[in-house]
Amino acid sequence: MMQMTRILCGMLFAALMTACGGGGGSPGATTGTGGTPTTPATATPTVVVTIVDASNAAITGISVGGTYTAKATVTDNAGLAVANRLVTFELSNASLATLSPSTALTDASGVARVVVTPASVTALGAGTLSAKATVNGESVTGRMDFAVSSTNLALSPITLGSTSLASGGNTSMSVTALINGSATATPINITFAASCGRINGSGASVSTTTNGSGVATAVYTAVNADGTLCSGPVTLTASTAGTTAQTASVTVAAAVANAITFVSATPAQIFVAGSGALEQSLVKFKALVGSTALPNVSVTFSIQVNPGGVGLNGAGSAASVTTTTDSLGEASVTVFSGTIPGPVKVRAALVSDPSVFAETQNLSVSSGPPSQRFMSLSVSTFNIEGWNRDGTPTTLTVRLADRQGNPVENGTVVNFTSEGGQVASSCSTLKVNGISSCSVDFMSQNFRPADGRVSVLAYASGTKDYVDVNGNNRYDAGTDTLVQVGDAYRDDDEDGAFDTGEFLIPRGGASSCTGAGWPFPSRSNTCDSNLATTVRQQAVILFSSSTPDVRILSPGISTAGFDFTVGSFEHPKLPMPSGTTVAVEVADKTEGNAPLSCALDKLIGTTVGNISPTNNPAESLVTLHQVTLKGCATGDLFTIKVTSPAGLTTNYTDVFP
Ligand SMILES: [Ca+2]
Ligand SMILES: [Ca+2]
Ligand SMILES: [Ca+2]
Ligand SMILES: [Ca+2]
Repeated sequence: MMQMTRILCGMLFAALMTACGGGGGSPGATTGTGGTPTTPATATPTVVVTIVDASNAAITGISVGGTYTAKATVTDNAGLAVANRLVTFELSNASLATLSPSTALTDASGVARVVVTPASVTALGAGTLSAKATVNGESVTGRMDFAVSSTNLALSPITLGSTSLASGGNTSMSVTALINGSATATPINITFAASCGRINGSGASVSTTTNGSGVATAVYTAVNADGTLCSGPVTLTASTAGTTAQTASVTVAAAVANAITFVSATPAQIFVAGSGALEQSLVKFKALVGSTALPNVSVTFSIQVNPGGVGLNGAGSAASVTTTTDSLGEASVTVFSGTIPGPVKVRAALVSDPSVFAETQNLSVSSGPPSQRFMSLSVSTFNIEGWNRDGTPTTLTVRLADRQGNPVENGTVVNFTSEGGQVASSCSTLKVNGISSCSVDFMSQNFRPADGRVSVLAYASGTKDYVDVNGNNRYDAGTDTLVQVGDAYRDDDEDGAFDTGEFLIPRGGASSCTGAGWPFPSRSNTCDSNLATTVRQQAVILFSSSTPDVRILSPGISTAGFDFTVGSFEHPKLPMPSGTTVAVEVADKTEGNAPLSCALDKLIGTTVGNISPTNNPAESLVTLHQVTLKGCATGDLFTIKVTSPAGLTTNYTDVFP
């Protein structure tokens, strides 16, 4: 027995050079120091560590892809193998390698085994493997140093389901991770990327992990995240850290448009040539494949309905126009009006298939634009009960005609702005019994200007008036004479001139000209030589009070009668609201002078009507009332009763002097 152990130790010594027997200072074995041997010690307890490969050859380096076993051989102080002894393995650096498991019992030959594996494909360096066991009551540790060498990781060429795709098509793609030329079960992170389009329905680049067979797969789609289509060659890439990326190319067929849609006509209404108003409209169409806009598609525009003289990309040019769609898939053409009004229809057809087309909607050439001379703004009630009450309505109506006094086209937009209260922003004209007009609501609310006079402005695109010197019923620059008007503005303070802060519609003109206040405000020195202008009219709405300001006029109260005025309490120059009622009652308090009995003979002015202001903000708009009396004497009483439209009654009572 003793002999066999010695032979075994001798074999180990041959393999490891440093493992066996009492050769003090050997790095391969450490001798415990505690405890007292119970049998005569002829050797030192040892734990000898080795790493072997799949063919059981001892090695000092491991790498990904190999199979390695860590072995610890335990002998006691008699030099005999120790069976069934717990051995605990440890690594100096967990990022380098892993142990599975980390503990084992020795077998009959005194050997414990665990598996040691590189921690990852990128692990690189050297570390120490130690194994510890308790022998003869002592803790004995054996150690060996080992290296983790770089992994020979590579990617196979990319495998594609198809290398030739239809527009918007897709294909599977896969790559195999190889270690030392063989597929590895070790999970490897693979990044797939495409020069156009998406991977796995998400982005142009996605990361995934190889499966147990070393294969990573993804689906490539030749459509970008924004819906645009790829065409031509697309490069697909598979890569992982530390290896050369693999690329492959697919060819995506160009998309063919299969639809075209009308986008817009800006504006939809243009005016006959020579009218001086807008005579061109930009119409846009979009070419599509499915629902995706398609650039670089040839489109032909043609006029399908022409009231007379309408042109494409030039006045009077009725020939078809071919162009290509831009990066948004849009193609456009400019429509020029002719001399005859009426609806216009422009068709856009695919050159590749003229049976695929779309047409403009609601595009028309109108006879005459609104003329400044033929604009009229009216107000249903000027003096509304608006100073103390919100929501008191009035209606603003604009009537528009061209320079011949004929109605403007339906849909002509009139805009409104207001100094105070609230006004609807616009209305579109409609011909009723051949007359063109439209109306908006105005209501009292804040803001309330201090003097209760609220300016509102109505305006529309139109033309200046002109003198048709050569009598051809169209404007000829240089021959005909313009009736100049500058920029439209809203004269809030009614001083007859534009002031900073007042609403303005600038047109860029800088020629000198006289300005004006309302009803047709025009900013001075903003004129130009164009016929086009902003047609405009201003009105002033009065925010009347619910409470009256009653004043007896000279020569004063007499028992025969008297005159008085009724204004608004807070603004004594403003009238009471339209619809206010005024009454006078008397009471006979002089019974001693019978048969005289004080009675009202007549009151002139029992209601306050609709009172239209002028453009003089200093004017007094109070109402005049006249009372005549019968049989009244000093000491009798009279009462003036003023009731607002909302029902607030205020009494003014006095005794006859
Ligand atoms: Ca003319
Ligand atoms: Ca002003
Ligand atoms: Ca004002
Ligand atoms: Ca009396």
